[in-house]
Amino acid sequence: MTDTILSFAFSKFATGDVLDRFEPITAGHINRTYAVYVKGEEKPKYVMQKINTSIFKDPVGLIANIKGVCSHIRKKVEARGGDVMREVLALIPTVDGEDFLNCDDGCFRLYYFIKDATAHQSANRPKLLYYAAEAFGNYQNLLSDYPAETLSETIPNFHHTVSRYADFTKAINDNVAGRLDECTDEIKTATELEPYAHVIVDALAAGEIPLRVTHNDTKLNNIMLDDATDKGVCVIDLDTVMPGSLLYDFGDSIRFAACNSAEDETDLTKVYLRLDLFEEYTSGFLKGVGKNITAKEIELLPVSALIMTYEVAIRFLGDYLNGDVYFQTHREKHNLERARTQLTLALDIQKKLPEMAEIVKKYI
Ligand code: GN1
Ligand code: MG
Repeated sequence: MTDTILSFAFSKFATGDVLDRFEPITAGHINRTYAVYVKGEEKPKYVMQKINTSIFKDPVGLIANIKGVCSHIRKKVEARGGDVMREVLALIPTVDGEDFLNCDDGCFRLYYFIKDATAHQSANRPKLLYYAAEAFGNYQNLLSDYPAETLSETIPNFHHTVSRYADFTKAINDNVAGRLDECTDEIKTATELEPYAHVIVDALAAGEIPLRVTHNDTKLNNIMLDDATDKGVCVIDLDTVMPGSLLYDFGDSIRFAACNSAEDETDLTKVYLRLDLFEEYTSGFLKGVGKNITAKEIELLPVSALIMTYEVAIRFLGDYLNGDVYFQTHREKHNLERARTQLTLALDIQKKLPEMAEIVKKYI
């Protein structure tokens, strides 16, 4: 994305500020994200994002979701005297009064940058996980009275693991990028783990667990933690807030943050679930959700980590087979490496399920 395009886009938002510069934020795999610095301020003042509209095909519905959810939360933050500039995302309107910019170069949105807070890439202090978990759990509580029927499904079947497996099978059969032979071992593992794909999907379909409004992308780097206290300040990356299961949010956090390594670690001896971090997250999450969790959801917490890890593994592997058309990659074979890491983690979680269940018991 050229600076000219970014500057043009920024000029279309009603900020009253003079642009200094953009700095890319590269942690996300879908949208293009930039910290925006303005004249007279040392720290970034805004975050500008180009929405990936080949993935989010209905930007109007997407922005309406975000607006609705944020105003719901803003009211609650205000009611308890919180800091609305930090604790909830705010979309800055364009000069034409729109909630996002739709121009020849794409769809852009602008938020205020959350000050004095950080989106951590890993839990270098276990306490970070406790606080992130508490905040994600609480986030779900804040949305428990949100009218779910008003939300658009921004990506259909987003965490429908069975449907994800069907996509994966199609990628194998199509083999469009001619990479099938490189992935034989990974495909074998993925096929063996397939029965797990049904667990959450079936429980939802049978009404054994409730459909809730959930975040659906609860990586540690999708929450801003306070620089001074480490406590959760603001949940970000709201593109996939949709009806879903609490287990999606819990499981995805575990796969990303209770792991000993990065999501794309290539030294697989470093890839395993850390039970100490699992315990930290579990205790924080259960504190955050409070009574808003059922016995069946509690029972499925450990296996949800396996399922979410498995699901993203087959998504990465499927994308590799499809020629890297979905996730942004930063090196050759990146998606294959990500898939290997996630499959390794899934197998380790599978071994540790009994210990994880013991840990969950301690906090209910
Ligand atoms: C994507 O955009 P980002 O990086 O927060 C993806 C998630 C995956 C994640 C894997 C819309 O999230 O589902 O779990 O990458 N988001 C979308 O890191 O597909
Ligand atoms: Mg993100």
